[in-house]
Amino acid sequence: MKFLVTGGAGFIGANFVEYMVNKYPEDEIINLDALTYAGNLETLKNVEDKPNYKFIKGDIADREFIFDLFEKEKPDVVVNFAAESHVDRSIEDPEIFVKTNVMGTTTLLDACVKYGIKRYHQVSTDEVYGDLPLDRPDLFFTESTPLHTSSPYSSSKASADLFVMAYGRTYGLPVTISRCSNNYGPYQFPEKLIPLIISRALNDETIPVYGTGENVRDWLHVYDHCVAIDMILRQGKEGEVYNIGGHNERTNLEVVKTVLRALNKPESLITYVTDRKGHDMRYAIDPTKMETELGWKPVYTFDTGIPQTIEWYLNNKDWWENIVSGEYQNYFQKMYVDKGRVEE
Ligand code: NAD
Ligand code: TDX
Repeated sequence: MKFLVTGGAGFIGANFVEYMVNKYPEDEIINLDALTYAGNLETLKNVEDKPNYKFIKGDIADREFIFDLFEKEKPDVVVNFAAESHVDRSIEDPEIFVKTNVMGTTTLLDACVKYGIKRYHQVSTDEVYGDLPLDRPDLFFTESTPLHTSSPYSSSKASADLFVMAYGRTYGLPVTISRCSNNYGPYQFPEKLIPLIISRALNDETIPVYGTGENVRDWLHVYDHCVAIDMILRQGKEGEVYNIGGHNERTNLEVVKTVLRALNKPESLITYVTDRKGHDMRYAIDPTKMETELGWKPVYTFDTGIPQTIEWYLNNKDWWENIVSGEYQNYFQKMYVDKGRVEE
C-alpha cells in the first residue's frame, strides 16, 4: 500500500510518519508538506534514510501540483494532517486557514475523485463541536454532537469536515474523519501550551496563562492518536466519524502547575495575561465508539505521558532551542509583547 501523508513535517504528522514507516516496512509512506513555520524536517531525522519513506515539498492547496503528484504517485490512501493548526494565529489572520484547511482539503478530495483511492482520512479536531460549560461535567462530545464552532481555526476545520462528508455522499469517495482532543508529546511546536510551558520554564521565563486559567482541555498523548488513526484506516467504516480522547481533562492552571512542579520551577513564573478572544471553556471527548467498535484504548494517562514528554524535551534541547531562537521569538514578541499581554 502507498500512503500519502500530508503535513508529515508537523507535530502529529511526523509522529504518525515515524510510527507507520517503522511499523509497516512493506508499505510506502510519502510525506507531503509545504514546510510552513510549523514544518520541520529535523523532526524526521530518524526515518529520512528508510527505504519505504520519501519527502516531497508542496502545498495541498496548489491544484496543479497536487494533480501532477497523484498522476505520478497514485497513492492508495491519503491521510490529511496538513493544516494551519494554531487558534491564536487564526484570530490574527483567518484567510490562510481558509486556504489551507478548507481549499487544501477540497483540492485533495478532487484529486482523490479523479484518480481513485482506497481511503481518504481527514484528521480533524474536537474543536468543531465548540465548547462545553464548566458547570456541566456530565456533558461530553459524541460523534453526533452538532458542529458549533468558535474560532476561525475551528470553523475552517468544521468546513473541511463537511466537504469530506459531502464527497463521501455525492461522489462515493471512501472517507473517514477522526476528531481528537488536545495532543501533547515529542516534537510539538513550542507555540502550543505544554511545550511553551516546558521551554519557557527551563529558561526561567514567565508562563502566560490566558484569563483565569480555568479553561479545561482533554489531553491525549500523540502516540495514542497515531495508533487510533492507524486502526481507523484498517478497521474503520467508510463514511464514519470517530472521536479520539482518553478522559484526561485538566484546567490550564493544573497543567501549568503540574509541569512546573515536575521541572522543579516556582509557580511565581505564572503570569495571567489577557484572555484569548472567544476562548472555548471546556473540551471533553466521549471515546466510546473508538473503544467499543475498534477496540482502541490509550496507553498513556496524563500522569504517565507528561513525565515522558518532559523527559523528551530535556533530552532534545537542540530540537526546540533551534525553533525558539528563530522565528518563534518574533512570534512571541508579536502575539504577547506587542499586544501588551506581557511586558518584556
Ligand atoms: P502542526 O501545525 O504542528 O503541523 C502542520 C503541518 O502542516 C506542518 O508541517 C506544516 O508545514 C504543514 N502545512 C501547513 N500548511 C500546509 C499546506 N498548505 N500544504 C502542505 N502542508 C502544509 O499541526 P499538528 O498539531 O501536528 O496538527 C496536525 C493536524 O491535526 C491538523 O489538521 C490539526 O487540525 C489536527 N489536530 C491537532 C491537534 C493538536 O492538539 N495539535 C488536536 C486535534 C487535531
Ligand atoms: O500561552 C498560552 N497560554 C494559555 O493559557 C497558550 C499558547 C495557550 N493557553 C491556553 C489556551 C487553551 O485554553 O491553553 C489552552 C491550550 O491552548 P493551545 O495549546 O493553543 O491549544 P488549543 O487552543 O486548545 O487547540 C489545540 O487543540 C486542538 C490545537 O492547537 C489544535 O490544533 C487542536 O485542534
